Amino acid sequence: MRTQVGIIGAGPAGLMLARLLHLQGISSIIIENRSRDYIENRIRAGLIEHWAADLLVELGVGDRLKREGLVHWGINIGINGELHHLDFKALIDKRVTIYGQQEVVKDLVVQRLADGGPLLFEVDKVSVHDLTSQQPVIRFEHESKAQQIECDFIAGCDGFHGICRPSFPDGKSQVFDRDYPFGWLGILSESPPPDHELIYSYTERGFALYTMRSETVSRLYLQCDHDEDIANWSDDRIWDELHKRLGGARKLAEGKVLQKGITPMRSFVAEPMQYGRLFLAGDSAHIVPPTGAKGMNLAFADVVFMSRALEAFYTKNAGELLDGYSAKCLRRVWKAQRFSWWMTQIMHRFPDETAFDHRRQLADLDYLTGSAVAAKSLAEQYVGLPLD
Ligand code: RFL
Ligand code: PHB
Repeated sequence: MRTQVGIIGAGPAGLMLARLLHLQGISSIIIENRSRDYIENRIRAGLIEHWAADLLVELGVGDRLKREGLVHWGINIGINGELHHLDFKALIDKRVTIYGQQEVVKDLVVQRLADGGPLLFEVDKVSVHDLTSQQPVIRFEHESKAQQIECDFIAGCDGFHGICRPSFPDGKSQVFDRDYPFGWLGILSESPPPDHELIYSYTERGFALYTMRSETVSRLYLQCDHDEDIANWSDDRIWDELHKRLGGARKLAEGKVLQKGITPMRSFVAEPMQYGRLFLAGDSAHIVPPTGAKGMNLAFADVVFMSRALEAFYTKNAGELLDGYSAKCLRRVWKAQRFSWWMTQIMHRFPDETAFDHRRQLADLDYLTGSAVAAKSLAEQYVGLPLD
């Protein structure tokens, strides 16, 4: 097979990149190691930044998002049961949209197939070769047959556990990371959310987040130990803790638990995001803790920058944007890293915190909810910094 851009991974990054390239007349092939059913039902992110929702509409994949997405002009910050509303409309005149990542993935898959594909599922044994040549190659197996794609560029959109980042030669990649001494236990429940907007709730018992997928389906998270065993959390125990961490500020309706799981919390950046003709985008290059809701949005920003660089290369034979791709992405990535780390450290209880840390954290929350200037800074970052 031969194409201009070989895309590894059909998550938000790979699928959005394929759509951007299609609109620019650049050919691509996507290969994905999971099934279509698997990627369309993987429950993950739910919050889309202002510019990213607009972009999905602009790219022709936003019809359902416009109909079914929940537009939010603010969030609630709970401090030991007392709720403070941050009004994004007044602070920054921007919004976020609640729309499940798997719904974005479904919409992009439908569009990809309408664009004529190709999109190969359930590939195996993927490897990348000749990265510093002008014709890098992707090898893999599909339906038990060995295949290869010859291309001009490879887009590594294969997530944190993919093969692209580990394919950088030794010494060509530097990692910056931080682990957190807790995780998030998340459930999806058939019950209305406790508020029409999100509640980020700090309590002495730990953090909880009350978000949603619709007016009748809630997505609820609890801070838990980093090595927590989900078997220790019966539905009753989860509901009991969710009630306690809401602190009586709102009524929490219980419902059938449709899904539950534990997410580890990590900050991670690999630099640079390119080697030869292999370019990384999204979780393959960086991970943020979910507190700031930045992961999927960063993946979208990366592929916008990559598609612009590829367009300049193909239409003007200009390589500067490609050369500067990593630096361009990383400026945004590090600001999102800082924001996600900051949100995480003000909202969670740390097992090793000192009395000083605790008082400082409460002062941070008090300042955030008492100062329009502090609230505006959060709002600006939460709805998504401008792309340029
Ligand atoms: P993905 O979605 O992991 O997609 C990578 C794809 O590559 C495939 N793959 C391979 N394909 C071929 N060959 C191989 N060798 C391959 N290895 C892997 C995988 O099967 C997969 O289909 O990465 P991408 O596209 O970079 O997208 C990133 C986002 O998925 C991620 O950042 C977000 O889910 C993070 N995140 C959130 N982001 C937000 O913007 N807003 C949120 O509200 C938000 N909440 C969250 C989150 C992530 C969470 N978890 C579970 C980690 C909440 C949670 C709980
Ligand atoms: C979600 O809806 O899953 C969600 C929203 C905001 C976050 C994290 C997750 O910060």
